[in-house]
Amino acid sequence: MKQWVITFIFALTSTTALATPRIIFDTDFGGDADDLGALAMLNHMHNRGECEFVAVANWNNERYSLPAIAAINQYYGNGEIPLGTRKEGLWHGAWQYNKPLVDALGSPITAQQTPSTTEMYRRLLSKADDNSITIVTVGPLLNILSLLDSSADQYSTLDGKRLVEKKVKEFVVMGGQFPKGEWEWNFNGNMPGVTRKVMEKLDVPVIFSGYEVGQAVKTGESLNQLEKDHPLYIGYRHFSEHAEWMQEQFDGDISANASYDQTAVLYAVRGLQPYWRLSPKGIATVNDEGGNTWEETAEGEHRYLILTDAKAATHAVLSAMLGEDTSLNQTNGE
Ligand SMILES: [Ca+2]
Repeated sequence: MKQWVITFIFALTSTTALATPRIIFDTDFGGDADDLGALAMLNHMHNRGECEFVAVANWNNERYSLPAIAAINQYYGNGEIPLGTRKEGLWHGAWQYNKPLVDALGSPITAQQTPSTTEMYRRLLSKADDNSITIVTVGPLLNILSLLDSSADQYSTLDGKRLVEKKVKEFVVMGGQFPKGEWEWNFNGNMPGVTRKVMEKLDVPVIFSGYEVGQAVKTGESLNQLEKDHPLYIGYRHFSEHAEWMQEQFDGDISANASYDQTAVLYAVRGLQPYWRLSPKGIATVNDEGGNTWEETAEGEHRYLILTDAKAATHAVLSAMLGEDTSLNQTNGE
């Protein structure tokens, strides 16, 4: 009997372990506050055992972007999570919320001390079980293109494309507009052709969370109730005051903001929920300017999220950002 119980517990544990999403988060942290919200979500979900937060790949070469990511992970007790970053041509943008976070929290690392995203991806993917990793991209896709174009090295005899096909189970990509869009930042990224090439090379299932999903899920105003030294308060308030596209509506408090990146994380960790469903299979074709079209076909490996209940999704995002602390007053449409 005892043996049976032990076997049963072992089987249960194994099944649970297999089902836990293993997430690499690829972000353009520092521009829009939704990356900060998404990073907070991932830390909470990791700490609760809902996912394994494997690593962060950072697209933003703003000088304080990588240090701010490290500071946030450290704040949530996850300072050991591997990081990779773009670090050529470091620059400083005072309007970004990175430096205020670093000033408030301190940071254990600089961009120069951090491996490139390609090195980090190759090292971690080579050690991962086959078909085990979910890559969530919430910024432009240059890191993914660099990975796909990478050659065999000390970590793996496989080139980047084959390494991704072997180890990555699914991509969840925040970007584009579905079923059809003219231009979207992550698909354009001031890097014409990058997303087109990624979609042409990538032979792994992709779920898109388009502009229209995050645009309908507004979070931010409830964060005004946080303590002034909370990283979400610091980052969102700085963003509301200083980001060019937010300044006009700034009245001294954190403004409502679209939750593009958080929707991608929420789907990647929790999958289908009552507030969204998946499109049929198809192929998203992206042009050099970052516009996209959609062709429905059973042969395709792409699907996109269709939001069915924005209010419920908003509540879920906000709760996840705050670590399921739903005690805050959720007024103002949040
Ligand atoms: Ca982003």
